[in-house]
Amino acid sequence: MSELNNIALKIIGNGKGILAADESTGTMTKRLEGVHVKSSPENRLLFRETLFTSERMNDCIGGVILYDETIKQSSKSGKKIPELISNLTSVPGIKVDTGAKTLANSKEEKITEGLDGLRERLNEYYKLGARFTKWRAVYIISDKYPSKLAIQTNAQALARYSALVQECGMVPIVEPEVLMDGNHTAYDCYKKTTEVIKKCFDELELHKIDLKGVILKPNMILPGSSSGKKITNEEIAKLTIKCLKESVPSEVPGVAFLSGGQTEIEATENLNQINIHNNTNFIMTYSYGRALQQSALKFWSKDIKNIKGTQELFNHRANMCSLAAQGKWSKELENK
Ligand code: 5MM
Repeated sequence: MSELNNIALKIIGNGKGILAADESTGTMTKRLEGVHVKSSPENRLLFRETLFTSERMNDCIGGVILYDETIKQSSKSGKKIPELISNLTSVPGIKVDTGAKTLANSKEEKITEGLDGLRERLNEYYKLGARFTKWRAVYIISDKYPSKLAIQTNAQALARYSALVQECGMVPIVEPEVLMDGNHTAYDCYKKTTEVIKKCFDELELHKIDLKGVILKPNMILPGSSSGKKITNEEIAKLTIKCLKESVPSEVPGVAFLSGGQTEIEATENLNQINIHNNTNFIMTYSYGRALQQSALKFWSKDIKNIKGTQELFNHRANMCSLAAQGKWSKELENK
């Protein structure tokens, strides 16, 4: 087994998943101000450290994606944040893209930037303790989108990023997120997501990526959020599995979904159904930001000194997601 494959399995194996705590300062400010907390470096760290020191981190969270600010911060106990995370038997990771910018000649779409100077930044993050990385490409759906240009350019950037990350001895998370905004059907989402992921793997293969040392972070297949259309959790699961079977090479060890604006319960229930119906060899788990943090953040904002209460909510979410990653979640356990 290659070292990169070992790292990937440590992150997503054994019913564990990923905590995406890599909100850039802009996004974190929106999240904190949304619950009336001042967005200072101290408060951003306090909330994140509260999650990282929760009891269920050990059994449920195999990897934490950090942002540049957090990976360089130290905890109250004086430990560097990556050290705190690896002492908990979780793997520290880092977001390395520099954001999605307007795509020239297709101005409604985005291209993710961050390749300039990436090799040097990766070496620095490795020294700080990171063993995996994340790069997110964003795509919109409509009749004419995502365009061939957005699909091609983002896939190429994801492949160039992955090659540099593996050269540095880290596992790349490849995140092509087809947004749920819009009035498209779930079938449209299935068609477009399949096309996007296929292209990503064509490029990854061209760039000679070791696919056993890659984690895919896709969206689930859902109807557009303004379509007014509803399909069952089982239908979502079956379409999602169909899409991945048709687009992901079998060497890839696993898939860690983003929650993408689903509620905590929706993201958990859909993941559970995916695991009940999973007839592939891929591990299917979570790499959730909002769907792991929302309730905890809301509670914490009312009294930022109530660490214990905040951790209880996070522990519960992490527990429920881990059960869903094994197809063992139920409404009864959720409401217990
Ligand atoms: C945590 O949010 C990440 C994006 O942050 P920026 O937009 O500030 O760069 C995001 O990539 C996240 O890791 C994934 O989208 C998963 O988060 P959700 O909330 O969709 O599960």
